[in-house]
Amino acid sequence: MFGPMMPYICPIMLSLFDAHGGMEALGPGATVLRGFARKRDVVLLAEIEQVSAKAPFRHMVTPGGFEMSVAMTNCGAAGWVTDRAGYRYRSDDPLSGKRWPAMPVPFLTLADEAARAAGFAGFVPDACLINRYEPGTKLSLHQDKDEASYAHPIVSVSLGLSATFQFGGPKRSDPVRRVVLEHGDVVVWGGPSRLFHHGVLTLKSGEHPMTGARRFNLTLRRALQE
Ligand code: MD6
Ligand code: FE
Repeated sequence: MFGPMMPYICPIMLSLFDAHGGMEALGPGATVLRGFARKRDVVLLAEIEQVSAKAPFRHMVTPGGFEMSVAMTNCGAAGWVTDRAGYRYRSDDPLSGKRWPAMPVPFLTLADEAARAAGFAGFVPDACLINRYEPGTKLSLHQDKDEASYAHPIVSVSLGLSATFQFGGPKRSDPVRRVVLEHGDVVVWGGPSRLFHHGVLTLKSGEHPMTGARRFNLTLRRALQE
């Protein structure tokens, strides 16, 4: 049946990816899993809705005093915040004084499965930053360096409108690669490129059948000590 020239495609692996599924290396230790979250989109978007009902999206202020164009909220034991005092993780939402909403189980499952598929077994995030982009908004080149340890990967999930992701190097001035992230794409990022600069170009106008004129991005991280 399966002769030497007949590639065997594992049906269990196929079921995890959609028809466009596949893996692309973005950089050392950074992998794009095309369509990995697509089949879970309804559940993920419903969980974002639930989280934001308790901890609304807001435009945070950078330490330099600029309001961010991307709206953000968090779930999990730790949430990333910025204000005039700096960038950091907090266990409570400064808007309400209450703990951030719990990490939804489907987020934990997706993070574990995506990290495993990219070669990082046993990833248990304690923080999920949720970014909401509208046309005209962007995220400037930055490093994710507010976590207690850089030993863990970051799992990033794109939903809704497509965006162009920029991926650079250890120095802000390093040349960047550009990659379009579409609805359902997951990036797993760890190892040698964990501290590489990256950002999102200005979102183009458009309509997505599930999110309208918006893009959501989840970044699942391990922020606190081990
Ligand atoms: C975004 N993502 O895609 C922003 N950071 O909207 C990030 O800033 C990011 O995708 C660290 C690792 C993966 C990411
Ligand atoms: Fe980032």
